[in-house]
Amino acid sequence: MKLRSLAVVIFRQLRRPTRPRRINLLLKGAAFLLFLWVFDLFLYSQIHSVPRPPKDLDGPFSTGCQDPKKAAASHPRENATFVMLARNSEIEHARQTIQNIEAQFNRWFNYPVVFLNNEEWSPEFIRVLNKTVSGKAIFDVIPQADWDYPDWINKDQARASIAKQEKLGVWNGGKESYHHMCRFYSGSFYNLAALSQFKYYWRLEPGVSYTCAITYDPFLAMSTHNKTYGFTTALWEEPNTCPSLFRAVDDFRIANLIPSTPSWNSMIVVPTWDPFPIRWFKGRYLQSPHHSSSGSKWNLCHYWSNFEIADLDFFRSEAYQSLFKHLDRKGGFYTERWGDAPVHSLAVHLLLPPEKLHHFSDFGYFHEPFWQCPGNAPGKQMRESEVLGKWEDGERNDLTQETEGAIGCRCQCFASNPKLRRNNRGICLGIMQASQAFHRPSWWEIWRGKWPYSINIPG
Ligand SMILES: Nc1nc2c(ncn2[C@@H]2O[C@H](COP(=O)(O)OP(=O)(O)OP(=O)(O)O)[C@@H](O)[C@H]2O)c(=O)[nH]1
Ligand SMILES: [Mg+2]
Repeated sequence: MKLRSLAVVIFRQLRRPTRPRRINLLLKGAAFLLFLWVFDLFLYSQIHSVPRPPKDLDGPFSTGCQDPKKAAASHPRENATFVMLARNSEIEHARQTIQNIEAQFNRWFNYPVVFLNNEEWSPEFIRVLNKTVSGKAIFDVIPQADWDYPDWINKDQARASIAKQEKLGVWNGGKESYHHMCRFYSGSFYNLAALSQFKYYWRLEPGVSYTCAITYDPFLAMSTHNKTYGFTTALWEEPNTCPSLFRAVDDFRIANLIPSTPSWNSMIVVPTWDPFPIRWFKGRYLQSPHHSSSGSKWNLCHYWSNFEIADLDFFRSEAYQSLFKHLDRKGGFYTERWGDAPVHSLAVHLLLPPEKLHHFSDFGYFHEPFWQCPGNAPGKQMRESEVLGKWEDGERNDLTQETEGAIGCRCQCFASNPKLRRNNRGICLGIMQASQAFHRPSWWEIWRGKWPYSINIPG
């Protein structure tokens, strides 16, 4: 009742023709607040902007086919290996992956494969996979300490939290081993004795497939182009797997005085409509999911780490390891279900300049349920090659059409539409490449759904 009468009094005061100054004052106040809001949004957008570099900082390593034997003979192997984490029960899928990568690439380059397991390998797995790999196969068992809860975590609480995640339907959140796997791939795989001799690694998984021939050495290309981290696919993370991950990473950034670079900014939602006090309140007090303590919000984009070609020295660096230790102490690998994919992605965008990242847009790659697959480069399919296999007109209907601007070598894509390069919209790919991209779509193209930046996504 009191409130109502107060409202009536204010309304009457405002309407009194004898008091126009009050209205003026109110209007001025509102205009001032509006100005502050717009100014704050403008400032926020400027601080978090991703400026256009003077030129494209990344591009395909190769277009069409080369003679892989010549490529292999022209250079010694890099200090590099494939890595596959698998269970004994995944023997058939593991064999398929290896058979596929051998056929598409490794039969010419003979890189070793390190198989990792948290249990002893079955003799059958060793026998079958040994036969499938053309290079050396190494079967390693992960030390127990690297596949377990850290000492300082309360195991009962962690298990209760995992059970709760199961109930809440968090993707893979109810599987204890999955949490160990994510922590292992985030924090310790690069320190394994079996990998200590290698600089580069290429991550494989049971059941993935490569759908184009890879006729050059990607490890060598990473080295000659001075690249650190290579990816194929970028997607949104499942929001309920990692509500506090971004805050934890950003807290680390601030504590270590790491400036927010264009690469980092590309992980942040811009523009925001929340004015500063609301952002601050959400970040600091409400601890809203995916917000930093200062209220900026992660766009949830990350590279899909089931494919990675990367420089292990990056993960072994002081900076990455202290980031991992900081995250590990927060407990989110168990209290939530932080994945190694967003951990790696936030880390590379925090710690690396944009030119160190590479999109393997020339690779056809399939991991259930998503794929990317380039079209075939016109006139560059080496139809006469004995090494790759000759063919006559009309013989290879299984190959994807050669299309203008396409870069693939003998790709076999699944899409009915030959122009489709992936079965997801590539929005995160575009967003995460922004700091590398001089060529960008206009606002009109974005509005019409053409998100991806034009570098690396030809055709
Ligand atoms: N040895 C071992 N490997 C595991 C275990 N859990 C997962 N992995 C491996 O870790 C990698 C990722 O696991 P996946 O189950 O494929 O997880 P994902 O790719 O994130 O998710 P989906 O494939 O969509 O289920 C694969 O190489 C698995 O073989 C485990 O308990 N033991
Ligand atoms: Mg998988």
